[in-house]
Amino acid sequence: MRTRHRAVKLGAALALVASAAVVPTASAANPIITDHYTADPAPLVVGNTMYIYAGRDEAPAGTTNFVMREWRVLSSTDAATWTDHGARATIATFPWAGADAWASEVEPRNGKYYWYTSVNGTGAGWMDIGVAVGDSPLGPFRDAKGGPLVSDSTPNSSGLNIDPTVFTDEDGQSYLYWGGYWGARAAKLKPNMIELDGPVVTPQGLANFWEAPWMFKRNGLYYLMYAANDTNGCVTNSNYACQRYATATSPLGPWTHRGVVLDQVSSTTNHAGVVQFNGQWYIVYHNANAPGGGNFRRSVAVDLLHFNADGTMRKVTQTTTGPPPNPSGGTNLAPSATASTSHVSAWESLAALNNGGTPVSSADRSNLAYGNWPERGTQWVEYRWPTAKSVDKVATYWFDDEQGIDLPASCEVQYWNGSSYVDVPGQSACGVAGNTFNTTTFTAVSTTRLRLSITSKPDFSTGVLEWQAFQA
Ligand code: FUB
Repeated sequence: MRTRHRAVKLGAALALVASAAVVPTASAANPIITDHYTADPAPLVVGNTMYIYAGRDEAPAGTTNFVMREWRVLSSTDAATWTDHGARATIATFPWAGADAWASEVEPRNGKYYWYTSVNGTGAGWMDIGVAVGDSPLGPFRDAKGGPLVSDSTPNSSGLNIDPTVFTDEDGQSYLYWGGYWGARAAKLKPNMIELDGPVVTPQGLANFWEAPWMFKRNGLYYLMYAANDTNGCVTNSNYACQRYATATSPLGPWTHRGVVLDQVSSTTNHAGVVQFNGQWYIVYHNANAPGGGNFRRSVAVDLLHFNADGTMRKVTQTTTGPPPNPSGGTNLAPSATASTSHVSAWESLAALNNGGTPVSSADRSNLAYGNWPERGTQWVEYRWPTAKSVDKVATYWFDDEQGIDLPASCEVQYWNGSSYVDVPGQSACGVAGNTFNTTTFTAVSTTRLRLSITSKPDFSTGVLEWQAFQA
């Protein structure tokens, strides 16, 4: 096992331990979990649930190295109360690795969940980027590649190959950003998500980049948030770090630095992720605030993130209370609507849309299923009400019969504005994940007709098990 010391803030981990018990917590405060130390959080929203993937700090009190052997998963349906699902991957998930379960991120693609990790491989060099894959946000996860995706021998790799962030654009192209020791790097990923597609590039414009990149997109603008440790507006002591961010109009930049979004935290390292959930933006980060906490005994916190009208981010207010509960739900107006569609197969049922079922999976036909086989391309389903309703959220559970009907390629929520159908304003991503409700929020519209425009994958038709529409 190779073990090298990382200047100022570093770690070397040892054996491995896994625990998979689900422990409900009832924390509506920061840090969100205090019975384990957790670090390097990466949020992911799937349907009505926010997941946080985080490493576990196991360093004994008073020691000065990271001891990190596993990656854990937390989840919440309101961003305030969290359930601990235990370790869902460990160093042993990667047979070619031996230590240092550092920062990670999960990216959904092709109906699977790819878990990109920083881990100390047993080959030449130090830290590598591995990738595990699972069929659900909670796994089980297995090594997807049989070796590192990025290592010190990858041409033009970073001086420290850690802290992967993966972003998939609307055109289906996925990008990997990563790096530490001031060396940000980026590359395209092939659709299989386990190979780089083309050369590793050095993104331009990420002023004072230190480590911990996080990429996302909002209103057509790309954001790259990252840890910096300069004393030029970031921190007064460069053992600490802040979160700076940059924006770009294309996913590989060039980037324009926009400033500091998260000030120094109480731990030396500063690692954060951003996500939209139930219409609200959140920043998830770590600090040393749990009892007995420290630089190598960190804890995950969640706070609200706000944008200005020009797309810049407001500096985060770090709280001890955490955000208020933000459950999905409200009054579902679907049961009071009349459903129609561009096409329904003779043996399927339009009534499935609003008959109030709660599917257990995308293959669950127990409460009827709507399907439009053999139609392909763009089809639609629609609700009509006799009087105008104010609507600001829909939730869709897709049907997948594992035959001619598959999860869609994309979807859009539209409304009748009195003369035509137009996209609802401010629409969040129209999710196409299987086995869950996909929530789309938007600026409230008052309308008598709401439409879900569904575009199929080539050679497949599409279907819906339940489509909910919520009163604003
Ligand atoms: O947790 C180990 C390392 O510390 C992460 O990979 C960095 O981002 C920093 O948080």
